[in-house]
Amino acid sequence: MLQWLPENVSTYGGEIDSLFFLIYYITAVAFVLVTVLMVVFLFIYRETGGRRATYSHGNTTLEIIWTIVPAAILIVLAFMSANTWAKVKRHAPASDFEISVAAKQFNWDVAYPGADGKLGTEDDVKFDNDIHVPVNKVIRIQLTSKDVIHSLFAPSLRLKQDAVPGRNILVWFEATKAGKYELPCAELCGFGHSGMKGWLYVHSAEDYKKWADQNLGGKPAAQAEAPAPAPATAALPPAAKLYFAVGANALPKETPETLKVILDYLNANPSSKAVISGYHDPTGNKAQNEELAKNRARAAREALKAAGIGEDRVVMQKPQETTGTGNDAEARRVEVSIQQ
Ligand SMILES: [Cu+2]
Repeated sequence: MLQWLPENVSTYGGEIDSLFFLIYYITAVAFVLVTVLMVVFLFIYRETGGRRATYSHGNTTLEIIWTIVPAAILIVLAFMSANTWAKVKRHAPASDFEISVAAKQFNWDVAYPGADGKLGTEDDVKFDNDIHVPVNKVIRIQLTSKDVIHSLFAPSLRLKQDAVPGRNILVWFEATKAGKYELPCAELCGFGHSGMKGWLYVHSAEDYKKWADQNLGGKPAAQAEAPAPAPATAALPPAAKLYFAVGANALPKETPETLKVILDYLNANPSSKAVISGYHDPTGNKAQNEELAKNRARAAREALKAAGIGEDRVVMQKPQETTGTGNDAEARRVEVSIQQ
């Protein structure tokens, strides 16, 4: 057996190697046959004195044979390789280990899912050129390209796939032996081609866990993430609720405390406005109910003005009907909320 192929450490590598060697031996036999015959004929039919060249139209039977035999060999090889091809290129086994590899000028962007377990999100953890995987595990790779055609080539895995801009190609492998394997780019892609040296690290399960804990686990999601939002865009305070007495439009006595958070926000954010909504219940005289709700809302507006908020920063809303009963305090409330 020829020993110049790198050691196979892929589950499907054996099938590929068998096909490779079968084709190799067929071509070797053809090569030897043609070369030996050529040399023999050169010798037999060399120029000798007194012999005339024969004029030949060829031999139809021979031509049919040397057309049909290679064609038959090709067809048989195609059928023999169909299953392996489908296994490697079409039927990637399911796996919970999926990473993405994106080609660009001139390296590979390798991304692992972050804490959310999903690829292509903010918290993906990224590496240049190096891929770390556990042994004896189906690894799925989403292969894409930004701006170049590279070829992802792991000779020891018998894996080779071009990365093409505009396509997301799923490739997979399962390594059977831990080790560090070469990951060259197998497509002459430009001036940076020769500098593209990546490595595939196949770890034992424990070693992979160690690596993942150090490199994927505690790592902050994205180091270049925007700083925390400034206080001005912090969440708005909840609406303040003023509960009025039955039939009354005088402000409840706890009004200053209730409005404090709203007033603090208005003072800290001069461009914000207060929105006032009065509520009433659906029972009784609707016009009277609405009038009462309006008067209560106006009382709330006066409270804001008294606290130094200009009338232009107060937005009055139409009275709103609640679905509660006449005795429900919610139907006697005025809400004061913030509008940015
Ligand atoms: Cu390349």
